Amino acid sequence: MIQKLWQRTNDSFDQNFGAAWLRNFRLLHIKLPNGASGFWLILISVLSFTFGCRQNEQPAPSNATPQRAFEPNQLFSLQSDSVITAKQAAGSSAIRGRVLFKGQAPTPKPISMHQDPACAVEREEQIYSEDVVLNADNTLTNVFVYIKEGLAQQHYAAPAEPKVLDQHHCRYLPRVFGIQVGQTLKILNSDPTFHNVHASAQKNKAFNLGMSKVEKVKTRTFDQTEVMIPLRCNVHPWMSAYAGVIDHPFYSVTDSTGSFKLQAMPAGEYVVAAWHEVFGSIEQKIKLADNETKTVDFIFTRR
Ligand SMILES: [Cu+2]
Repeated sequence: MIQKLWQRTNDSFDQNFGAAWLRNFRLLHIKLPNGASGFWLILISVLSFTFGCRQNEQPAPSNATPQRAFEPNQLFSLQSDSVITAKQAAGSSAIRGRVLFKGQAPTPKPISMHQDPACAVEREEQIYSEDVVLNADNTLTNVFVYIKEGLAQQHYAAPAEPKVLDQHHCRYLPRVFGIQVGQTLKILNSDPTFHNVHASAQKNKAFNLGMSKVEKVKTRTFDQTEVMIPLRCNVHPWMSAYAGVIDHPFYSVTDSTGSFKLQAMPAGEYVVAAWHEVFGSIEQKIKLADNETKTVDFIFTRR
């Protein structure tokens, strides 16, 4: 009976759904006992099918822009930005703005995930590297903007909430993120394949974590300010992420509109820095009064 059901369930899906079904089945780590009832098998099938559908949702291909490894809505499904708790709020001032690019934009580099069938199964279309995410209005996504100098010697306790870095469809989500000294970095592996997370830290302790397809969570913390720490997967060379470790909550990562915001800040004179993985760092001096919100843009240029 079970075997018949299994056969019928698989036959009724097309190849993709079947692959997703089997993969999810493996992800759930379920071993059916000999006496498992048909009810449970059907329930598991329905659950797996639901998850499978979600994983197989593909954005409509567009001729206007190169296919990104992930779409902006996915990019921020995990929090790369700072979330300032009421406890951490130090004032009522803010800096907001956009990061722009002027000049000759680099040609997007195509990447192939076919070396690992577990990665390629989700993505048949050509995809491109995410090292430069330049939007139609010349704004740049994935720029780490933070207060570099000017904060008083105040201790900002690390948030209790961990920062989450997922490995999903064989890339890191988010690609660029901020994290406070002492805050937990929760590293997930949502893929049915092996990844390693190799953090080439200079001031912090470097680490290289292997995560097999059944190792779903590992955690680490950083104890020193370090902007930025590159994270790489040695199995899938296109996988990279960058962690900006700082000792306060006043940082932001530009979103799909190139915008950033530094909120709940005390008045003061600051050096604000913007870091991009290809274009480097630029800085601005900004003076903030109490209750003041300043709007400033950062412009990266390249000939
Ligand atoms: Cu990997």
